[in-house]
Amino acid sequence: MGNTELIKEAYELARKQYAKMGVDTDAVLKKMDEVVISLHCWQTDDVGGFETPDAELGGGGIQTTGNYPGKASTIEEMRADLDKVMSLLPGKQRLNLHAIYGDFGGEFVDRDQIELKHFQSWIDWAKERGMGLDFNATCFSHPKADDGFTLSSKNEENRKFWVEHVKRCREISAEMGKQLGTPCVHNTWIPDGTKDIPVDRNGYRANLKKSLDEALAVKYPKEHMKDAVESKVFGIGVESMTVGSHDFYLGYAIKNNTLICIDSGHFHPTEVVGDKISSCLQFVDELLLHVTRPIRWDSDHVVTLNEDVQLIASEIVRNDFLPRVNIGLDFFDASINRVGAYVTGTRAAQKAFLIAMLEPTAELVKHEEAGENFERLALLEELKTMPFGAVWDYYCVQQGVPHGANYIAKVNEYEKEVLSKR
Ligand code: RNT
Ligand code: ZN
Repeated sequence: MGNTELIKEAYELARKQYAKMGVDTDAVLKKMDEVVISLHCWQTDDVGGFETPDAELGGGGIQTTGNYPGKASTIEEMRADLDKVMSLLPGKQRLNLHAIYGDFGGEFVDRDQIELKHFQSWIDWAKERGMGLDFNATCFSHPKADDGFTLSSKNEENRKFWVEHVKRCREISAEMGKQLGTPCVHNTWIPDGTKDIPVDRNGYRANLKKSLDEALAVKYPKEHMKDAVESKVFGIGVESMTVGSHDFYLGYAIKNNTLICIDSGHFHPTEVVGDKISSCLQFVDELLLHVTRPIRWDSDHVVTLNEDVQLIASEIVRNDFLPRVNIGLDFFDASINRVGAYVTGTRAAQKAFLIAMLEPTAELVKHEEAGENFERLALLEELKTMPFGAVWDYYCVQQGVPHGANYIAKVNEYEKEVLSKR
């Protein structure tokens, strides 16, 4: 029996098993079309960008570790890597760009000078592929961020510089969304905070509020762009106070009707991030997710199929929140093959959504409402060993991408032919 036949046969059995639980796997596979993941371009080059030939991630409390060969260092290399990644993923994707990834044509263009023309080739690239784009202001890796403050800076020249940067990024985002016919989510994350105990916490937060109000003053149609703000608990070298805390941004988002971005690495390690979704969505229209895998801190490890990611996906699917949640990824591992890291992490997130869709939620809720908590627990446990892998493999075959571990060889081939020659 050929591989594909085997997968079809396994799927048939799985289909029957899930049907017994009242789950229609064929319908689930159709519903997977609604899971559109925004790929963070920065996994291909360790958040370097194209501003200067040797651009590197600097400061800001985030860092990559490792120097595995094959990092993308030009726009062409990055695009080739992204195409390779997408060829190994089922479903549809979007691309999430940072402002440092403009097509600057070898010239240095400072952040307060960027324009649409620097991103037009990305828009064309995305259009050719029928994809949407998302965008981020880059408020780090810059001399004007070296003192640890950007939008909340008390240095008025610096603060104005970053306001101008965010303004321009939002304008570019709106144009991206307009040209591509799908709203571009513009996310603002800033590294601002202090290593040691500050005194004027309020002063920095008041500045941040003022800067955001200025930067977000121009309103764009939401068919073109949507604003998101991303909080954080702490960063390396920024241990005592983060200006843009969760309280700060949740308040800002609710008051100003923006999206709130939840990065799984930006909370205390014992906080359950999936639990936040149904809280935030009572008060904001939409969320942006940065799905990542924090280990002890915001380490941005490659996403794996763990309980944290599962709860995030399950909460979204159980409540039909897919239209209100923009799913982005945010990990950057420089210690292993970057393309492979990308594919493994994205497929893990996709698997979590598939598993969530294969759940007989109504039955579980019935147990819950009847106070049958043993039954709820037992059923949840049994679901963990249902043959979701057979459904996943069939989904991959259906989508014309490698199933199971077969993508490993494809990544290795690409490494041999392309990455190792860089
Ligand atoms: C940093 C934030 C932020 C960045 C990217 C590169 O802690 O998570 O989202 O990772 O913008
Ligand atoms: Zn993030």
